Amino acid sequence: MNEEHYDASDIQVLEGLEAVRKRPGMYIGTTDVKGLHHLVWEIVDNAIDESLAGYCQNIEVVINKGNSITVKDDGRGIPVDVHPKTHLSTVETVYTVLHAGGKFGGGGYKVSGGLHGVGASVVNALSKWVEVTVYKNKKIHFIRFENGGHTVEPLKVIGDCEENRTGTWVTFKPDPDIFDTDVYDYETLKVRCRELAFLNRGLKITIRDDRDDEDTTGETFIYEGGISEYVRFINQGKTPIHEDIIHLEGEEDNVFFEVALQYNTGYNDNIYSFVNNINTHDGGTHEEGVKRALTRVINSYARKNGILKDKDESLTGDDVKEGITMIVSCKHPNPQFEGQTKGRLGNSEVRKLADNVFAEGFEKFLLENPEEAKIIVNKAMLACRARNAAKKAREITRKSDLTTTNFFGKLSDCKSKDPKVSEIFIVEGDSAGGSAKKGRDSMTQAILPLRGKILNVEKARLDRALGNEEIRTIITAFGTGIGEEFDLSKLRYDKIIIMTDADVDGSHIRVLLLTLFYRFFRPIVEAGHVYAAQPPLFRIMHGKTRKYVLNPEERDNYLATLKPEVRARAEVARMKGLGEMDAEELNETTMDIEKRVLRKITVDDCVAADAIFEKLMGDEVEPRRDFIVENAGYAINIDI
Ligand code: 28F
Repeated sequence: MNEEHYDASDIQVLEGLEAVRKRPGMYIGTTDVKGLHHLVWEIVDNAIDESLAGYCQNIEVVINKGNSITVKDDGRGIPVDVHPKTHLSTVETVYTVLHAGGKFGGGGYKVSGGLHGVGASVVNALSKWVEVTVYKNKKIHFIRFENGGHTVEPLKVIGDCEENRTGTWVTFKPDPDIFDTDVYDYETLKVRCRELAFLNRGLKITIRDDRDDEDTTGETFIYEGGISEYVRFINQGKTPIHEDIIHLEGEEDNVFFEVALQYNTGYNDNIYSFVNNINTHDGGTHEEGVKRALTRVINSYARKNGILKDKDESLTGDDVKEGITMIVSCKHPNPQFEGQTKGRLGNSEVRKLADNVFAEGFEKFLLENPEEAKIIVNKAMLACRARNAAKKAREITRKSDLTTTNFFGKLSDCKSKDPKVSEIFIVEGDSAGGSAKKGRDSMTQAILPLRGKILNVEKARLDRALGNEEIRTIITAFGTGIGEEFDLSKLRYDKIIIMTDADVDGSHIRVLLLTLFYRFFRPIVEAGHVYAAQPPLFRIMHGKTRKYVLNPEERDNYLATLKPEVRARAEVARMKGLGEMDAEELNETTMDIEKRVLRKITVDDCVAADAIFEKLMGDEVEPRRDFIVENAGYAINIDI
């Protein structure tokens, strides 16, 4: 502990509650509003323990005018008989003697709530006054303490009551000399009262604030469904992905364990764990046991049902907890709290109990509810893919170092570093790529040739596409990064021009690129940076003249301008691909800023491409083959 070293013998000697007044922080953590509220929980915990013992059904908490607190329970009533050791009544002993023994031996004082017995005397030590009224043995007993726990009105009978009327009422006023503030916060007290009602199913807890004049009705919490109702409460406003809340419980060696969970469509996990109603913010063995079992059971279900293939890596703890809302509650006779704020459960035997109880129950649930099981497992699969995609995105963005040699192997960058005047042509095939490099304006035009092999991208799994070297090169060339790392201001070109053949392969590439842009670079498309080059479709030759036109109507219009005898001799050829033009022609017809025609790509084009992509690259083979066959003839008209 702090300055002096205490040992068990010193505790007995300490002048009763004086020690507590000297070092309140050692008993209630702080003397700010949190410490003020802690006093309430020490008293409420005693009432809750009486409820856990099975004798109390109702607890009432009132903030009185002047910020004193009243807590009432309908338990058996603190015993009023004379205590053998101290020759004082039990109730007076409970409120004036610091209980030595287990709580203090070894590692010093525990700050956490739920210290049965020692809590009440600590409240007394830190209060201006405390009054205890006990309804027991058909009598009403009353005792009052002042100024840190001195008995000013010894226990006496102040009236009669019905035999079946039993319980304990405690009113106390915290000592303003000890606390920074003596103003209670209703909302804080209400939230914890509600939580206690969730954690102790069937217990009715009422809270009321009487500080203002009007008679307030207060709020009552009672949850027969206990922590299952807590899960439903937390999932309010979220969309569950399965109707029933899964509830599992078990007991072993006097340790009671229960868990409730429900997945929602969100991406965050809401996991809360408790030991003896104390919130273990830092988790511990109860939570670890559940998470370990959850991961193991979902993986084994996914493998047994062929959702996870042998070659697939296992789902991680993060994957399986995405979108989960879960409450873990453990009741333990001798909890070991660990960590700076005692927020972690350390009892190792609980890990196995939690694992066993959860694994057995959850496995049974998945087997009995195949629909829900599929939904839950698929959600974890999606989480896994997203995690991988995000990881690849980070890798790419990190590794997107433009100076890497192999990178230059592919990209012929332009000399200008000014994004406003620079443009990049993504060209299909090495031959066209070669001509484009020759014909370009190297000051402002960059060329990135893509080989047809980009088509081997895993069908429909664009997140796998990030593994594709070519696609990685594109991402690096753009400079914006992708996913969470995306930053439009880092775009290195004003125009991204897709230049592919007007044939089926060209359309495939264009579809794939637009889908890629749609899924990973949508802001670039939305900002209007993406274009499709319009290579000529026909070459009209007569004499030495070579005229390239974009489409049938331009062809017909041009032919109409020729003299009949010239037209008769003119040769019209359908261009098969970019490769048919030399560097100069390619530049003249498709690249030269003064002459070329570009079509700006819109998000709608990408949406259409995305849909086609699914057909082209989706899992079903049929739709792809049909699509290609029915569209092959009009490949030029896949107008995207
Ligand atoms: C509003 C606060 O403190 N309720 C309590 C009981 C009941 C018994 C009890 C409490 C001495 C040290 C064991 C009655 N009859 N509400 C409360 N209700 N303490 S505190 O016993 C105290 C004993 O611990 C009780 C039979 N057994 C126990």
